[in-house]
Amino acid sequence: MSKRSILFTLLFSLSLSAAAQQDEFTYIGFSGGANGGGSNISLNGVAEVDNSGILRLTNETSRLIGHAFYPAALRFRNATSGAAFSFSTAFAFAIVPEYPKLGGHGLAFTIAPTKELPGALPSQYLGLVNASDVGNPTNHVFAVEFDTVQDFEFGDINDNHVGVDIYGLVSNSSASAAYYGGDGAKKDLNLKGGFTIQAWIDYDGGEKVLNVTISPFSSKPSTPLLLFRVDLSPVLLDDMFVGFSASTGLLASSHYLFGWSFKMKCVSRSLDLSSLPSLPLPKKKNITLAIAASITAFVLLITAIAAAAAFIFYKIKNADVIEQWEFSCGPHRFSYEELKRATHGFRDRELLGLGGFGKVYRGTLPGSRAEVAVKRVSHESRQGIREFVAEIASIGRLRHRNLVQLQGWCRRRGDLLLVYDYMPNGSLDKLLFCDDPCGQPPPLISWPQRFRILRGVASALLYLHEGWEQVVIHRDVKASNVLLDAEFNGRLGDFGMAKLHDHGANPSTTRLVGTVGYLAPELTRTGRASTSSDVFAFGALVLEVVCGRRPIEPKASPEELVLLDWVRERWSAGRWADVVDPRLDGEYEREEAAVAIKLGLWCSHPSAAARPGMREVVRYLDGGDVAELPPFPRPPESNGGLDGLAPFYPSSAEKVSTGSTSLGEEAVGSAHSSLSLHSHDPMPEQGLDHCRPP
Ligand SMILES: Nc1ncnc2c1ncn2[C@@H]1O[C@H](COP(=O)(O)OP(=O)(O)OP(=O)(O)O)[C@@H](O)[C@H]1O
Ligand SMILES: *[C@@H]1O[C@H](CO)[C@@H](O)[C@H](O)[C@H]1NC(C)=O
Ligand SMILES: *[C@@H]1O[C@H](CO)[C@@H](O)[C@H](O)[C@H]1NC(C)=O
Ligand SMILES: *[C@@H]1O[C@H](CO)[C@@H](O)[C@H](O)[C@H]1NC(C)=O
Ligand SMILES: *[C@@H]1O[C@H](CO)[C@@H](O)[C@H](O)[C@H]1NC(C)=O
Ligand SMILES: *[C@@H]1O[C@H](CO)[C@@H](O)[C@H](O)[C@H]1NC(C)=O
Ligand SMILES: *[C@@H]1O[C@H](CO)[C@@H](O)[C@H](O)[C@H]1NC(C)=O
Ligand SMILES: CC(=O)N[C@H]1CO[C@H](CO)[C@@H](O)[C@@H]1O
Ligand SMILES: [Mg+2]
Repeated sequence: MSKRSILFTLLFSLSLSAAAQQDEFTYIGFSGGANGGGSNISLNGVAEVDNSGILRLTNETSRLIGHAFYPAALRFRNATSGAAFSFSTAFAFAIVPEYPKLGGHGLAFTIAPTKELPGALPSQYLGLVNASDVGNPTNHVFAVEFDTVQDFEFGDINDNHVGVDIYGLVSNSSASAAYYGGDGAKKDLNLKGGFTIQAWIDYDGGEKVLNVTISPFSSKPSTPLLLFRVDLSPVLLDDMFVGFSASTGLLASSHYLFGWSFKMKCVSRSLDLSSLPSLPLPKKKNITLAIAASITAFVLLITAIAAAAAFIFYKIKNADVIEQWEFSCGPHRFSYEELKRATHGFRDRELLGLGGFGKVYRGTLPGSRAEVAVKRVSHESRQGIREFVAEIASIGRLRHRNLVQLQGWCRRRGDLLLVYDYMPNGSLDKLLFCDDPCGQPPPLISWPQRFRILRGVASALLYLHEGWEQVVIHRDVKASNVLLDAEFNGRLGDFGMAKLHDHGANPSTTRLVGTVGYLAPELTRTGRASTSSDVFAFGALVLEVVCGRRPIEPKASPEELVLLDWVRERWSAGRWADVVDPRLDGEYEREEAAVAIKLGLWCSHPSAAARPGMREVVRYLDGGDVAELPPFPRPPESNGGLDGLAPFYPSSAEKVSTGSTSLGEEAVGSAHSSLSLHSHDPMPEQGLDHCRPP
């Protein structure tokens, strides 16, 4: 054997003996292992170490036992003399009971022959011994208990005490939990307060004195809580395990350990509580405080949820609905907020008018300061959203100087908002007719203005019918849909009824829409809208503008009731000048008026085939001669449903809408039940006379 190997063997055996004689260790938290000692701690029962290094002996479940022991046995006695060595320990613990005032049961520093303490019971036995073993000297169990339940069976002094237990749970010495402050005054300490308590247990083998000290602080009070004169030599065996035991009973507490230092034969270090892991649970010092806090938290939570729900509801309510067709070219989408701001929250002062589909508001766009008219169409509208989808799809890409330009739209859950150019001079009906008998009569529109408006509308209608790759049927040509811009140009608005038809395809529809007085006879029979039904409505509009009268005037004399019949009769009698608006006071171009009247009658021909196309209409209006117009059409034998319909309507401006494809005479006869009507123009209370100049 070489010198070197002898030295190596010597060192090895020395280190081995040093390990065997290990008598000092410190746990700062229990996950990192003990300094200079075993790298772990032996757990038994429900004891466990959490991620933060806190050792929990029990949780708040009843009848549990938890054990935690230093893994290796320690030499507690001089094997030769049999005298117990001095030892010293310090540890930090906390007891968090299920119910703040009721602990259950407690924890004990333990020196025992085994790490498992087999047969031990929970509850008042603290997981140390069983009922038949209490007081049995052969169990060699030494413990310092921190008891939070008063057991009369064991003669406990109260439910918050520290006791020295030899062979069992009847304390040989005990004291109510307290500590001595720096000034020497004794202060009570609540063991089950949930806060960290440090305990020191010092045994002087020579003096045979056991001191137990507790404190909520890091530094050790100079005066121990318990000074118990005891010789542990007969109690302990040579080699013993040291650790902790805790239990719960019907009442339960969580028992925690945060750090532990132990030293044989010397005084152990005190623990710096601030360097130890802290309790994961909030301190339950005061149940009222806890309840108040919970109630506050609950109220805050409910408020937060309500606020969030309201916010989400608001967002959903105001959410712009986007659909595929909205991405096609043309006008752009507006945000609801933008339009709301533009119209000052859709306030009544900005209301321009009320139509068959909803209200129209005036607005100023926040960015461009441009004035717009916002038509707000609600879902309650009988026509529903389909017409508006069609309107957008068509008008979006149509541009003509005599069309009211659509700038954009916005969809919200309940509404569709259409943004049009603002027409400062309003709609033609407001200028032609006197709707408000008490108000100021509208300013007179001169003949040149009227004729220019008619030419503008005609060119717009021609553009719709022929100027695009698809035929666009307006379906609702009437005075209220002719708007006047700042230059007093007539502009056709409201494509709500418009429907697209491919060129050549047979235009068919399942819905009859329009306004009574403008409906072509074949439209009321078949429900089919066509370019000629638009021409019929344009004819009615021409006569309206020339005569300054609604197509059907209920307050007029029976022969003047239906404008078309009256004008036709007067034209046949050669007295067409009678029908020209008397407010013009004879100031009109006779040639132009004659062309307009004849053209109006032609357009309003009962037979669709006999009516001119819009191209012809535009040509005649652009400087046509009355003589060039075809011979005056014969009055029809059968009035195509319109005349029969008229007496049922108090106002000429009733909108008709029905889902039926064909409307027979009988159906028209019982118009009130089969046609859905809604009045959207104030009914003229007075006849024409009121508006006539005195
Ligand atoms: N772009 C606009 N600029 C200025 N005023 C407008 C504009 N659009 C509509 N208005 C006004 O709002 C009123 C209501 O229009 P709306 O189109 O809703 O009803 P209507 O034309 O009478 O009937 P319909 O529902 O058949 O179109 C119009 O009479 C007009 O005075
Ligand atoms: C307590 O620990 C036991 C055993 O680990 C477990 O079954 C029980 O669910 C735990 N109870 C609580 C409240 O954590
Ligand atoms: C044990 O006791 C004997 C006799 O009293 C003594 O000689 C010896 O040094 C002691 N051993 C220790 C480790 O204290
Ligand atoms: C009590 O504990 C001792 C030792 O731990 C064991 O021998 C005994 O059987 C136990 N008694 C009961 C009733 O469990
Ligand atoms: C401590 O109490 C146990 C039983 O309760 C008894 O057997 C023992 O003698 C006592 N020891 C001292 C030192 O009082
Ligand atoms: C126990 O406490 C007394 C009184 O403070 C003290 O004199 C003695 O040294 C202490 N003993 C130990 C081992 O700490
Ligand atoms: C039309 O509107 C413009 C701009 O608001 C205005 O200047 C003009 O006087 C109006 N014309 C009539 C006839 O009201
Ligand atoms: C996992 C681990 O380190 N276990 C050790 C715990 O301590 C005992 C005694 O010191 C060792 O035997 C184990 O190996
Ligand atoms: Mg309109």
